[in-house]
Amino acid sequence: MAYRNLEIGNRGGVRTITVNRPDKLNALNRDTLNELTIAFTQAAQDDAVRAVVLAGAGEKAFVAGADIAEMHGYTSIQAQGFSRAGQHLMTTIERLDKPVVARIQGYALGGGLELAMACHLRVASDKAKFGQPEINLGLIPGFGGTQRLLRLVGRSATLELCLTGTPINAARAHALGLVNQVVAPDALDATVNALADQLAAAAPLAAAGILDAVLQGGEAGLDQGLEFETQGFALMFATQDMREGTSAFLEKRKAAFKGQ
Ligand code: CO8
Repeated sequence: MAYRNLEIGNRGGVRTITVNRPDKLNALNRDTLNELTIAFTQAAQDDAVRAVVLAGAGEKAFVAGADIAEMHGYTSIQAQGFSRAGQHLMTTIERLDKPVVARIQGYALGGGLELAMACHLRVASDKAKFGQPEINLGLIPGFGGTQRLLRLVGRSATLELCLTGTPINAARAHALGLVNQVVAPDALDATVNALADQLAAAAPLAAAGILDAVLQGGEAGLDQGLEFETQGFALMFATQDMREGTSAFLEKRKAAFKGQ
C-alpha cells in the first residue's frame, strides 16, 4: 500500500517504518496515526518480518508530538476519538509479537514519547530530548503517557516530566531507564541496525513468548505472571525451534530458527 506520511523499508527480516513529515517534526495527525496502525498490522501479519524499527524522518525529531494544529479545533468528542485512535496504535505496537525498536535522533515529545514508549526497546542519539509537554498546552498526555511512563520510570520521574513539561536529555533518560542505549548521532544507524539484525535472527516464537510474558504477565499479579511464564515455557517444547536450538547447542553449531 502507498502511504502519504510513512516510508517503509525492508532489510533482511527487519522492516523499517519511518514517519515522514519532517517539515512538521513528524507530528502525528489523524492520517499518520491511521497509516501507522495499518503499517504495524501488516508487519504483524508478514512472516518475513522478524523485527521492526520505528523512526522519524529528518535530523531534528523522532516525533514532536500529536499534531497541535489539527487538535486545536477538536471538540471533546473528536479529542476522544483521536485519543482512542492513538491508544489503539500504541497497544497494537506494544502487543506486536515481534520486537520493535524505536530509533530516536531528536525530539521525542508528547505523543512522540508515547509512541517511543510503546516500542519494546529504544536507542537514542545523545542529542535526543524527551518530554511530556502537554501541560504547557493546557492538556494531559492522551496516548498512554501517564501510564507507560509510570511503568518505565516510576511515579516520581513521571510526575516531574508531566507536571513540569520540561524535556530531559538523553543521558538523564538513560539513567532513568527510559532508553536502552545512547550513542553519538553518527553511530545511531549502525547501532540500531545491529540490534535489529540480532533481534531478527533470534528464535521468533521464543521472542513472541518473552514479549507476551513480560508485557501481559507483567500487568498481572506475580502468581498469575509466573503461571503465564510457565505456560509459555511449556509451549516452546512443542516448537521445532526449541529442538533446533538445543540440538545446535549440543552439536556445537549455530542454530537456524524457522519460527516453527
Ligand atoms: N504539532 C504540529 N506541528 C508541529 C509540532 C506539533 N506537535 N511540533 C512542531 N511542529 C511544526 C511547527 O509548527 C513548525 O511548523 P511551521 O514551520 O509550519 O511553522 C515546524 O514543525 C518546525 O517546528 P519549530 O519551528 O517549532 O521548530 P523549533 O526547532 O523552533 O522547535 C520544538 C522545536 C521545541 C520541538 C517545537 O516545535 C515544539 O515545542 N513543538 C511542540 C512540542 C509539543 O508540545 N508536543 C506535544 C504535543 S501534544 C501531544 O502530543 C498530546 C498527545 C496526546 C493527544 C491525545 C489526543 C486527545
